[in-house]
Amino acid sequence: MIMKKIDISARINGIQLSSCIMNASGALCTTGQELSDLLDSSSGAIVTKSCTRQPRKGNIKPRYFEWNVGSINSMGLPNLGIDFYLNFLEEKKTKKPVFLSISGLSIEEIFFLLKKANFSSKITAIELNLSCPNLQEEILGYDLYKIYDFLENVFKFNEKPLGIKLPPYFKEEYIKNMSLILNQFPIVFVTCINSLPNGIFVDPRNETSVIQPRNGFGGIGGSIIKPFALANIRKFYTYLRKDISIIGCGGISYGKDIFEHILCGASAVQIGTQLMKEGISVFERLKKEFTLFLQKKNYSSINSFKGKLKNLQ
Ligand code: RRO
Repeated sequence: MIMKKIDISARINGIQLSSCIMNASGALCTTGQELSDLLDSSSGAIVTKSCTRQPRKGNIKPRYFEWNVGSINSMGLPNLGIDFYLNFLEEKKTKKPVFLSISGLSIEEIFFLLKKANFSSKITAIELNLSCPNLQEEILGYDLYKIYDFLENVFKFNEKPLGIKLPPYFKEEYIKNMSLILNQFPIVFVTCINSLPNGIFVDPRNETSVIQPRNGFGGIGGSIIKPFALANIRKFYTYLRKDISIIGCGGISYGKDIFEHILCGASAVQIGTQLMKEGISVFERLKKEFTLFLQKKNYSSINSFKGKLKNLQ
């Protein structure tokens, strides 16, 4: 039997990825060592931990916990500051696309970070995080009134390929209205979804919550959030301009999960909780599983099934 060559490369609005699988911001991408390991891995791109103007220690520990089907975190944006990430990338020679994730505590800080990122030649694209669930500040991604003005000001100066990491939405109306706004700007991609805000995990034996900050409340990730990630991808795929790519994030543990994300409309995928659980070798395993899955399905590339989820008749 002649095996067809399976191509799992991806294009995100002109950015070429040798594999459609990359890390999610926050998962093993904060320190120089972690970023070097990601650069050396078989992921198709790297995304940095969301950075701020100044380094931050983040919330007190324990601030991350995982169980068989999920994770909860209230990290509080620990990062080494934008200058660290820009300097690190300046010194690295890599062909792999690099997404710098930024997340300011105020609109002014976001503008400062965007302007700084615009000056770096080592960044392929910016992933603007408008969906951190663990800060005192409101989640900007939920404030559709503020977002239009905000983006209008961003695109007065921004020239780098820019994507936005979105929170999960639970109403179609929100996704429709958000798409109407995003469609008016030269946005290159959206990442759907950040963790589900304000969950709590209970340890019944000790009768406690499992993370210390915010009385145990935190963002939920992992396979239990996959249906929400898929739903957001699906809806954004129907409402967004076709040249805005969707990066799927949420609940990928196996090759078949990648297939599901792409079937709903994702062009590439990010791995968060599973990368935390399994470490860097997750990319090799997922690549193998996904390739084998496509082989069995007789698909030779992503574009043959992207966005083609059928309704049950
Ligand atoms: O650092 C965090 O607490 C955090 C961030 Br910035 C984010 O975007 N998503 C998340 O689950 N945790």
